[in-house]
Amino acid sequence: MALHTFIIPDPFYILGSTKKFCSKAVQNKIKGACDVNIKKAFGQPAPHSHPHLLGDDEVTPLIKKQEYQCRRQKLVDAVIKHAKKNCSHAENHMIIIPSTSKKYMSDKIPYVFRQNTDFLYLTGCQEPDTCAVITAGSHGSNHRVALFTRDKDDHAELWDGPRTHPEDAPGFFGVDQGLPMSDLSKYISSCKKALPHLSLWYDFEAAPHQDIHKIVCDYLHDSSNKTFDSPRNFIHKLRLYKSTAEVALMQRSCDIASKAFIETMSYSRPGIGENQLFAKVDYECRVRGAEILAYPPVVAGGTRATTIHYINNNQLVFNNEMVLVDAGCEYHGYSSDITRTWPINGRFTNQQREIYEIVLDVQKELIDLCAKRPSLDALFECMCLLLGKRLQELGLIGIQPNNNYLMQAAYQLCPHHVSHYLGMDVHDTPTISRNIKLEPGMIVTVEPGIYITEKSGLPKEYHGIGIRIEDDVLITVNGPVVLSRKCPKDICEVEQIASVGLEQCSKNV
Ligand SMILES: [Mn+2]
Repeated sequence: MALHTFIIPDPFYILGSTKKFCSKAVQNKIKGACDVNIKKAFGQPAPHSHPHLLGDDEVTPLIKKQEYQCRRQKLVDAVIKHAKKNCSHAENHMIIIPSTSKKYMSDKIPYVFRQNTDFLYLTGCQEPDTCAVITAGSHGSNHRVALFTRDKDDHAELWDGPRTHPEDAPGFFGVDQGLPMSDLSKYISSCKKALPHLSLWYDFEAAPHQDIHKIVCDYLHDSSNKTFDSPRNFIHKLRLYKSTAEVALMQRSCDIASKAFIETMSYSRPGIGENQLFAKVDYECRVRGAEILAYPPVVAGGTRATTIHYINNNQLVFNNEMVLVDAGCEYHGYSSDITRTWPINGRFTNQQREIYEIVLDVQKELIDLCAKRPSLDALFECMCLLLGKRLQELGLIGIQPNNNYLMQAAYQLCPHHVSHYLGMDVHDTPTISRNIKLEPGMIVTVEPGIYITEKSGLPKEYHGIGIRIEDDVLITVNGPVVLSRKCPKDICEVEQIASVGLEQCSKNV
């Protein structure tokens, strides 16, 4: 395998460069890995090249080869069960899950690469221009997984770094076969010939890769058998329930974001730029190991908080204003999603405090309600009713003994849903209805808000107040567990942390 010589990492270089930073255990592990065999570099972190990230047998941090194999088996089982239930005559099934391709902002300048999460969930493969093809008979136990990875290309690898070559895919990802992408079309055709009554599972609507999409369309065009369906909902049904390893990753993602919020709150002071708070939260997440923020954060000072999707983040936040920050990070593929609203000078005004108390009380009540495992839509109705009642008590909604009226009035002030599923994607598993009951293993957000604009018809002193409080909640048999519990939200604590920045400013003066 002379072709690989140029990407074999020099073990002495690795040892030399990590000696100063690594614990003895990690150093020995690296040395052990080097003693056994000088392994070549892959297109993504591997246990031998990144022992600080990955343990033995892990394809991605904390998720082992066996877990990926188990996910694929469950997908195959679900597809076959569905086909049988629908009296399909399919004797064989072919499931095609493509990766994403690289996207460019201009010429050769790429956007940060983000993998198709359904593909990542099933393979652990983080590389672009790859594809998984799973074939199964009507029993499913003997299914076969072929992973297509990018063809070897010395020149491209010199520029972009190593790729995981097809022959290494079975060992690294635990698939049955590794093949070059250039063979994909041929492989699909040969499956068609070899496997009678073949049913195709491929998502035509959300095709993440144009070249692969073209290959699949060509196949279907030539095929006499036109049965096909999307496997997306089956994958989402699996992704909805988080495994032990996934819960650990989600917990870490929430811990990192929570700490970043505390640092950002204590960094805030009157006159600060929204961009500075954005940079602070980004830095504090990445410095703790998150790869990236999970979405463009909302950093909305003053009245801008009433614009739900405000992401310009280019204004200043002045004394007596609040700032609403909706941010989360992605940690080894798992997203957190937190919102806090705090007074920039560390002290709520009376009106701000009144509204904040309502949102906070309602948010806590909704989290408690999760113990009864309502659907997310039912939780939304609860939010409207609870907000309506509290706003009525405050005299901001007229007295009418009608619940529908209350809920409508509250919906005017909180025009977004109270929750979504959370996981690898921020709006996770979007094909799953919000009308199903919560179950152990699901992770959801709980995020009521109140946004009072000039058009609300409410008293002037409340205009421009926008408050949302959002936590990430794991449903367990013993009730809800708030994964983002380390992020403060009680009034005293928020005021205390948010006043740190101002105190430091006055000391420096
Ligand atoms: Mn959210």
